[in-house]
Amino acid sequence: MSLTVVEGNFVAAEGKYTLVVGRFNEFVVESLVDGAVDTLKRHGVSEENIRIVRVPGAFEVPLAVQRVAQQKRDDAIIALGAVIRGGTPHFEFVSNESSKGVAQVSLDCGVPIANGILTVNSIEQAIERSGTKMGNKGAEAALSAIEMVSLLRQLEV
Ligand code: INI
Repeated sequence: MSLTVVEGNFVAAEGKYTLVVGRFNEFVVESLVDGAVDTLKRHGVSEENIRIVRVPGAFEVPLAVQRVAQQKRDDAIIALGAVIRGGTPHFEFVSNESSKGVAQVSLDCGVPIANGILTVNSIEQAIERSGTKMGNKGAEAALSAIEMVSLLRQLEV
């Protein structure tokens, strides 16, 4: 008896991808965008199949992600943004709502949505995760998106 394992790969990456990007903390977020686009391109996705949709901040990302998913254009959506803790509870609202919203849309619409929204305690942590010593979470989100596209193609209903 042989074990069946179904998992995505990073080879068959053709497909359409939209990045939904919260502009807030732009200095950090643009490095996430660069990391995601670079990863998609280096896995064979052509520029014509990559679209970037920008919104004011992470709080607005879920609604734009929902609208993009409803268009049924994309094989996967990549949510990018940076929520950095300040001195008020605003951080909790924005980070909770953005991650809950992205997860909800993914399940409601059946489209893979990679969550590359940083939620960090300091600007230093944000910089570490946007292309320095902790990697680039935008690039990681793009890889997850590619893998999920590949997986869902194997699990077609
Ligand atoms: N938006 C972010 O993307 N990151 C943050 O760190 C942030 N903080 O800390 O305030 C933030 N706020 C704006 C929010 O996303 C909305 O754009 C705003 O509340 C208007 O709805």
